[in-house]
Amino acid sequence: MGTVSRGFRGRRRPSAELPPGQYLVEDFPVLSAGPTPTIDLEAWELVITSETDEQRRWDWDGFRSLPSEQVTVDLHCVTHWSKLHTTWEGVSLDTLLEEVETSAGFALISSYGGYTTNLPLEDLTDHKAWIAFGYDGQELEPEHGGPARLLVPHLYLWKSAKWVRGIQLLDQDKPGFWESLGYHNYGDPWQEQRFWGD
Ligand SMILES: Nc1nc2c(c(=O)[nH]1)N[C@H]1C(S)=C(S)[C@@H](COP(=O)(O)O)O[C@H]1N2
Ligand SMILES: [Mo]
Repeated sequence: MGTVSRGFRGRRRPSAELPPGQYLVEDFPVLSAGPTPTIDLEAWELVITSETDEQRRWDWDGFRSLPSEQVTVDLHCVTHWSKLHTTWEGVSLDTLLEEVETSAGFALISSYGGYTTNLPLEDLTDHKAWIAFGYDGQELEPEHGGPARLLVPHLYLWKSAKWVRGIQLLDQDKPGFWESLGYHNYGDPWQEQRFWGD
């Protein structure tokens, strides 16, 4: 083999990091189905509603006083871009759900602005999901979901609802916005579950 320089790209990453049909991006694309909502932190709230209609509510100060974690994860969008090794700060859903009595199997996430998305509750637990308020050492920018968004990196990024406001725990699954429009109900990037029937 010759000594053709590929230029400096850092260590070459194993393609094992990239799910099928995905390409790498270095920037951070913004994908929103509507305008970025204006959210006043004084009025912000996060509400978890159980299947028996019990509610647990946090205002911004209460939420921010919970223990948070820094996580470095890969993001995979159904529109084929992936961004690797992104660093976030957030509160684990395990921490939030500790305060809620539930035996529900499903969750429907809702956002300021009206977006919704659904997933099995077990995909929110065991250190798989966070309510993130920091990105790359800074406050999470509004266009990326600030003040706080759901982060569920093991599923396609449409499950990571920006501007999260509510988590409704349900005994029966209920499709969210994209899921009702033909996107896959579960959305595992490693199985390429992009659309209904994949
Ligand atoms: N509230 C809300 N959350 C959302 C969306 C949206 O339109 N509204 N788009 C989803 C989609 S399709 C993607 S790919 C990611 C994009 O996140 P980003 O804009 O930070 O890249 O947000 C997800 N969360
Ligand atoms: Mo997306």
